[in-house]
Amino acid sequence: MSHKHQTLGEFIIENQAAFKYSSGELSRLINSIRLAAKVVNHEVNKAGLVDIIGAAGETNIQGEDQQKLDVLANDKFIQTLTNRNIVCGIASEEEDDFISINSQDENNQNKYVVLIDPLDGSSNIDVNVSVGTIFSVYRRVTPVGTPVTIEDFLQKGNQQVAAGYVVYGTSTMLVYTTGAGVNGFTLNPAIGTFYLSHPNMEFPLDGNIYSVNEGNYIHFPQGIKDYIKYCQKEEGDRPYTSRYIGSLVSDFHRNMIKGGIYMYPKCSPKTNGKLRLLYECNPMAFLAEQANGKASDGYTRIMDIQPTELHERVPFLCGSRNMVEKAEEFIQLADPK
Ligand code: P6P
Repeated sequence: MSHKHQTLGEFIIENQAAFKYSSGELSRLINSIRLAAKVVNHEVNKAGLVDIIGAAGETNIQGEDQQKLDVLANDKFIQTLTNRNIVCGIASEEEDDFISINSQDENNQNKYVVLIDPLDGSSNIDVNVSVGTIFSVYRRVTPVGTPVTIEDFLQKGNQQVAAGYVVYGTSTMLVYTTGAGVNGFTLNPAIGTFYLSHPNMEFPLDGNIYSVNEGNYIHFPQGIKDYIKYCQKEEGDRPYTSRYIGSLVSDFHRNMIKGGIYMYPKCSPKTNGKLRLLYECNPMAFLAEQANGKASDGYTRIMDIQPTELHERVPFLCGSRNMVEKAEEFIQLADPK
């Protein structure tokens, strides 16, 4: 089939056979994410018109104000994945604990768990800046037909079978991998169909964009400070351009297309940065590596880190391979572990 104008549905069917666990269950899982993405996209795009902007009056486990769209996106993804009886468990940034699906039904032969950040960057909603959904998929490690346990969720990122994001931007895109490269699909809202618009996405090995919240500069580890000064120095192809819009999915997406590095370092001795390992860093790291990029905490490959709790945070560097490796050099020179 000509890939020109291939739809996401056609792409999933065509590539299902290539996926080693091609039971069709993962295809149905990606299809359910596609449906939920369309529903959330519709709500995000009309947010300015109806009363769903603004905090839902509650805070999540992160202590962050829950925006109404956060709550709606969370509910929609959980509802879609649950109703279609595809997964045995879900973990979400917006849920304190993981959710066990149909655990009473010993016929529940579902073998996948999904971890999601339903609406990342939601503080941008009220100011009309792009936001995104991030998802990560694993095969369960406990016996099929039994209720999931925390160990089904605390798997290393190198065990992921799929990962991706939806970016609700000037156009809405679904970008995902099942371990055979990264492909981007753009939604035609007029007919509600995703079309393959960015086949085989790859990070350029080098880039000249660095993305970091420099408002935290004085709190950064010395190696990060040294790397930022390297980016700003008048030398060779530098200074680089600073681009940071406060939405990981959007900064990542731009850097993957143009070349660049995204950093969310430790900002104080007692914290480990802001980004969550399980449903932000691991899925973005899987995508980065599948797109010939790199993701680490400055010392260790993100996908080799053994998680110890559902909402744990890690320092995060991600993007063009040569840029991440240069940043790691500065970090390890300033503070060899
Ligand atoms: P700060 C959004 O809350 C998020 O998780 C990422 O999408 C974004 O890159 C980062 O946090 C922004 O955090 O502290 O720079 O506002």
